[in-house]
Amino acid sequence: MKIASARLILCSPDRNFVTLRIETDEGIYGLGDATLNGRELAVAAYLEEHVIPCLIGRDPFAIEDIWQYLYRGAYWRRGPVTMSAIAAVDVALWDIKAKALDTPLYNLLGGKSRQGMLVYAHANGADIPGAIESVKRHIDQGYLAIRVQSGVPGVNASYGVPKGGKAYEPAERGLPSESLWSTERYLNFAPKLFEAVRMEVGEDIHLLHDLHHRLTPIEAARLGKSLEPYHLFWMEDPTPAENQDGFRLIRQHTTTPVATGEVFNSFWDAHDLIRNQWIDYLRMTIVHGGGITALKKAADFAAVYQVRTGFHGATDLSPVTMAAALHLGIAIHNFGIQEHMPHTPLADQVFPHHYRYEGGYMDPGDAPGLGVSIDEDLAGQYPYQRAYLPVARKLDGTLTDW
Ligand code: KDG
Ligand code: MG
Repeated sequence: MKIASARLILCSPDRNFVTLRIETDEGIYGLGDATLNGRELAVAAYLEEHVIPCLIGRDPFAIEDIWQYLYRGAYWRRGPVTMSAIAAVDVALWDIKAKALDTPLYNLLGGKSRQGMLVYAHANGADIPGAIESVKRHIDQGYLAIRVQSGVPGVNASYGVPKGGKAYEPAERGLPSESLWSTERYLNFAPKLFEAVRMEVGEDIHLLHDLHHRLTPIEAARLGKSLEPYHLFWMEDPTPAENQDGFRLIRQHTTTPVATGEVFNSFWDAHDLIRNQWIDYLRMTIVHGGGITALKKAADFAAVYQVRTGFHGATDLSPVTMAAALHLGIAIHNFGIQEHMPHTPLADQVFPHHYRYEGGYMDPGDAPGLGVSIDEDLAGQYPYQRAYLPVARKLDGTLTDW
């Protein structure tokens, strides 16, 4: 079998997605997600101009060799654009191989290690009562693990609390919007939020919280300590992780479990965090981290240190990435939890898929390959539109992490 052609499908069914479709001379095709929220066309150009010409005529079964060819062969390594492009090729090739062998992809990754995969939902509210109401709605839908975010008094817009009653903030059309941030107000407020939620929902539901890279290590240590009575499943992205050593300080002060990695694009971003056991969950995503080939290696390395996975699963990753995460997650031994933000009905229609949610768990389904296709006619009705994630400033105007 040979790769005969490859092309990109750009669409915006409620948000932008970049999808790579690789065709073989035997009529089997594979899909890969190449979406990098707010920087989509950079990855599209990287693939179109520099990667696709190198794929034609290659054996699609030679996944490791093609991965190395695109990684080492470019000379310029890593970075979200490069690694998302490599991931798109990698996932499409795994899809092709599993379809050619007529088996669900997880069987090529070791087979099922569990029957279902624990997932967490997103609950949010403008204030504590709103957040509690949202948590209860998700409990009614059967979720056993729930991320809780709330508006902070005196802060005009909080991460994870979308405007206009939407389920999540998409990247917005036009130039980036700006929101204000106060660490002091947040640190005083967050323990009150979790105290109130625990009082209402009891001890059994897993609660998670995303700090979205906004604190310094010592601030994160204070937060982790103050949340200990409410035994969170994890606090996510407590501090920016470029300086991996920062996590040592957090670890010295608190037993609240730590998750990070959704912005990582290479195993090396996580290397020190894992081998020093400064984190408990690796949040890397298939699409930005270099694909299934790269994430399988990162997960196996993490397993040695009892670090579990919690793959990123926000809606800016397409259903192709969600399926890839589920196939990998169900196969590896150190799966921890999977983020589940349902896509909109329109996005689900554009990407028909076999994975399913039921009673707090998901599974990838048993269709050959990834079990995801794309309705190109429908996708064509929703063309790409430039959109940006917001930026954040401190109350004095200093730009900070969103
Ligand atoms: O594109 C950015 C989003 O993927 C990110 O803000 C979502 O933090 C996120 C999460 O935990 O899902
Ligand atoms: Mg996050």
